[in-house]
Amino acid sequence: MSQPGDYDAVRKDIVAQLKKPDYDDGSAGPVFVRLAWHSAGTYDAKSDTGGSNGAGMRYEAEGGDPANAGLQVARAFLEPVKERHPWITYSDLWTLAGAVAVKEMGGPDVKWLPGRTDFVDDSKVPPRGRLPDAAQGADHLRHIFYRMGFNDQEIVALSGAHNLGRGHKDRSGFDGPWVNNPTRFSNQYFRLLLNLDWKPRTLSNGVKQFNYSDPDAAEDEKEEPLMMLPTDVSLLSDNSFLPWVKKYAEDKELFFQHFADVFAKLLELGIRRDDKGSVVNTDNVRGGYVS
Ligand code: DDH
Repeated sequence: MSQPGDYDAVRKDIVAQLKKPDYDDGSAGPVFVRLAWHSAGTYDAKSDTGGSNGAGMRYEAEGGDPANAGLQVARAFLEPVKERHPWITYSDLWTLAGAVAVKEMGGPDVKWLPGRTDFVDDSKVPPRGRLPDAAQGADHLRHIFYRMGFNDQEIVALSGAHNLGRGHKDRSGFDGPWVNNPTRFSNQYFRLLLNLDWKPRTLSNGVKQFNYSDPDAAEDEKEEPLMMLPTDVSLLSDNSFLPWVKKYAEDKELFFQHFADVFAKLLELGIRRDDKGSVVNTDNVRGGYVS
């Protein structure tokens, strides 16, 4: 067991959990990033509810949301870390795991601060439906991400996380990776989104996505097709999103900087701090001040 507050020790143990030879593409990194994002992405700026504070995914109301299907795997991978450092809250552990995973997979340093609480007030559990629906388009993206307080540039930068990981038929129903190397953080997602010929495809489960297969590959060398979600493809047909897709495709450094900023902002939604960085709203839930 480490000393309370020894976040470097926790970071090391998260890194040790990343390598998973028998799981997906060999790394728990992508699913850790998704866990961090879904824990924070329920935030509603107007009512100041939702967000990572409270680690509500431990309970059925939030954990059983179909949008969170598969994230129990990520939480189970992190359980040994919690056991070794019982003083850390789940809400801090899950958000930290996302930041550590981005860095370990070759991405930027994401600023992360501790202090989230695991206290849950049932009356403030965020309703389902606050996370995005991949079958929709640009209007939906704005509806969901403006609610959290993000702008168009930030929506595109956040979407670049789809450089990591894959869709799973038994989780979301979507199938396949976005890029060829889905455990390496890069701006490849934007380059492929812009440059490949994405073809609509309806899977056997009825789910509609976009696929790309190399037409020149010999039949016995065919790799798993790459995929894009309808929400990903919608970035191309929007006058405000498209320029950012192009910028990030051209300029990896810019994308890394913007992603680091926006992912840090995501992990802080609903958390209020004093000048010293200490969380001031720990006795209430998910960011809502008790009046
Ligand atoms: Fe995502 N995402 N995401 N996503 N996401 C999926 C997988 C991953 C949407 C839908 C899906 C973000 C935004 C959006 C990651 C990170 C982030 C899957 C597949 C769907 C569906 C899940 C499965 O079957 O396992 C939609 C829609 C949006 C949007 O509207 C913009 C954001 C903002 C992030 C982020 O981290 C900042 C990651 C990583 C994965 C891969 C997970 C894995 O297990 O692999």
